Amino acid sequence: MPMPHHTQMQVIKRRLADKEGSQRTRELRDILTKLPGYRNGPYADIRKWVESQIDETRTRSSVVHRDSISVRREGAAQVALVGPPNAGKSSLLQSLSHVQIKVGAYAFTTLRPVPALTRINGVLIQLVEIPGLIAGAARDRGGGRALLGVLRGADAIVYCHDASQPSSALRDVIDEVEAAGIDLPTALAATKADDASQNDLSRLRENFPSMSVVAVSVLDDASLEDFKAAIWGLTGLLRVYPRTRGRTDDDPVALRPGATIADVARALHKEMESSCTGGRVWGPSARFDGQIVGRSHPVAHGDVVEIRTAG
Ligand SMILES: Nc1nc2c(ncn2[C@@H]2O[C@H](COP(=O)(O)OP(=O)(O)OP(=O)(O)O)[C@@H](O)[C@H]2O)c(=O)[nH]1
Ligand SMILES: [Mg+2]
Repeated sequence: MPMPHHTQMQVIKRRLADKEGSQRTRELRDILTKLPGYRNGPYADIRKWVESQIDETRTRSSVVHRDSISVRREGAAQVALVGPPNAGKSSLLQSLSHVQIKVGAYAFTTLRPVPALTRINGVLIQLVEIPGLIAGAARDRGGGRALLGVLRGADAIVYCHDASQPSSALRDVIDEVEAAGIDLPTALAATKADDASQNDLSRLRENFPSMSVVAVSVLDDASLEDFKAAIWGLTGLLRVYPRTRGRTDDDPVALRPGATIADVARALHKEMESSCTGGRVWGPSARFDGQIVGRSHPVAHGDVVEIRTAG
């Protein structure tokens, strides 16, 4: 006589607690062999649940057992897209760059971090999709520690959340990031906005009052521009336009906040930094047009800068 099904479920969950990867799969298989073989009713449901867990564990295992995953940094800043499975992260990445990524109507389509470069305000920014952060990630569930390691190296986080879904899935992800002690500038993208109602958006804003919320849909170009503007805001990057022989470049140089004339010189050319004696500045950081300043003069967003060199 089998035990009552709800007791059985509790026993199973207890057996699985803190088991990951192949250990979890082995345990699930063992549980399966011992379940009574009813075709219908609660026991059949338990069997289906156990089978689905085997699949999910196998999928997650391909990112488990990797202590560190690294993403080579490119561009002026690295911004991570983080969110529950199926939130639309890959779709956003694809809309903003030329990478070909799998997009799927099911969870865990993306298994490893995927980087992609996008140009915002004339500056290349690296976006990285961080997949599969699930409850327990900070304790390494689903290979979470390696994924959080990648996230820790980023400059900012955009949380992505399907606006029509309940907030709890996103809350789980945010909790894991916080549990890992990661503290970066963040914004919240309410994804699939074409499918969401005003109510959904207000609810998100209410539930996450500390983050600025940007509604975005890959089907709406204007919303993608808003999304890019939000990313730019998070990077804190300054845009400075170099001027050589009386001509101002169309392509700006992106610099971190606090950058000086010497940093502008280095961004233009490695050798230029050592020979740089200062510069001339037009724009917000100059007291008057063409002001001559020293190497350590802090530049501001929108400055036009001409580097002066010795000799
Ligand atoms: N209507 C609508 N559907 C979208 C939008 N963006 C993504 N989707 C759909 O949402 C599903 C999931 O998209 P993905 O981009 O794969 O989501 P993901 O967050 O990368 O998912 P995982 O990598 O599996 O965690 C796909 O079926 C997409 O076509 C959108 O702006 N509007
Ligand atoms: Mg994906």
